Formats: sequence, C-alpha cells, structure tokens
Amino acid sequence: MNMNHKNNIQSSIRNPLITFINGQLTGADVVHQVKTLIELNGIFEDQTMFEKMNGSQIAYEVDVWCPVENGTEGGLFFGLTHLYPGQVGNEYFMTKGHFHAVENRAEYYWGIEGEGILLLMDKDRNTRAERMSPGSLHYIPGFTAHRVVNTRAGMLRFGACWPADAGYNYDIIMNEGFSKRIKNIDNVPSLI
Ligand code: PAN
Ligand code: ZN
Repeated sequence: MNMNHKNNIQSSIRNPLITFINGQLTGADVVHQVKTLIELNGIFEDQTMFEKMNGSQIAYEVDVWCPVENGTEGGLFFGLTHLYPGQVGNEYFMTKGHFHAVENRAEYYWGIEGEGILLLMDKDRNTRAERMSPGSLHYIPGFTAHRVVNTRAGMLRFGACWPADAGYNYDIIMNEGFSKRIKNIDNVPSLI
C-alpha cells in the first residue's frame, strides 16, 4: 500500500468529539452548569435551617452534550450530574427535579459513582424510589417527575440520556414538590 493511500484511509477515521471516561465528560461542545444551594431555595422542608446555610456553596454540577439543537425531534442529549454530599436539616442534598415540558418524553439515568436514591413521581403524585449505585440503570417513563438524592458522604455521579425535544417543566415541582421526601432518620435514608 502506498503512503498516500494509507493516509487517506487513516484520515477518514475521526477521533471521538466527546469522551466519557472515569466519570468525566470532556470535549469542546460540553456545556458546564453549576447549581448553588440558593438556587434550590424552596425545595427543602426545613426552611429555617436552609436560611442558615451558605447559599453560594455548590449543590450540583451538570455537564451536558447537545449534539443537535434544542428541540430537535428524534435527537438525543447526554448529561453527567455531579451531586455533592450534604444535608439541609435531616434532608439530603438533591436535584431540583422536573417533569419534561413535552410530558411523554422518557429518559435513562445510570449510577456512576457514589450512592443515592432516584425519586419518581407520576401525574397522580404517586412517588416511588429506586436505589442508585455504580452500574444501576434507571428507566424514567414519560409523565414522570424525577429527582436524585445523595444519601452518602461522597460525591454522587450519574449519567443521563434524554430526547432533545423533552425540555424541562420545573414549575410543578417548585410549587407542589414531590409527595414524599428522603430523610436521614438515625443515619438511615428513609422515604417519608
Ligand atoms: C438531567 C437533569 C440534571 C439536573 O440532565 O437536568 O440531573 O437535575 P435538574 O434538572 O432537576 O436540576 C435530566 O433529567 N435531564 O432531562
Ligand atoms: Zn429529565
């Protein structure tokens, strides 16, 4: 094989745009979002305790890769959430939680590092919980609000993949919450 031919073959094979190694998502198109505690104002039960805490501390960070434009039917987004350990009173740090704006859109979550609990609530406000740990895979059906709670002392990292036209509806959860909470009762995460 002459050198030109060989170079052509090699140059037609692209390197990946994004890599997902050791719990980190890296690449030019990855958008990094930081959520501080103050942005979660209202989701914890113990508001008195919440107001005593440092609102500028980070509650979670999200790396998102959107290979297609937001709203593209048939497209997929990929995300990695890093949820910090902590408590507000006896309630653990957690994500805001949301329904999708296009309500029937489903999603996958999977555990990468640390341990926690995925809360799932349907439109009738029935809430159920699934343990999350490295390798756990969670199918979140459409019409189902989802929130993750970090129940341990270390970071909780989880992956997510969802339709590019799903969008977010945070209002329902901000106004009405989930029908159940995960609390630390005598050092045991309990669904209450
Ligand atoms: C995830 C979440 C991420 C942060 O990518 O957006 O874990 O949680 P909140 O959006 O509830 O603050 C996802 O579910 N996308 O649809
Ligand atoms: Zn979602």
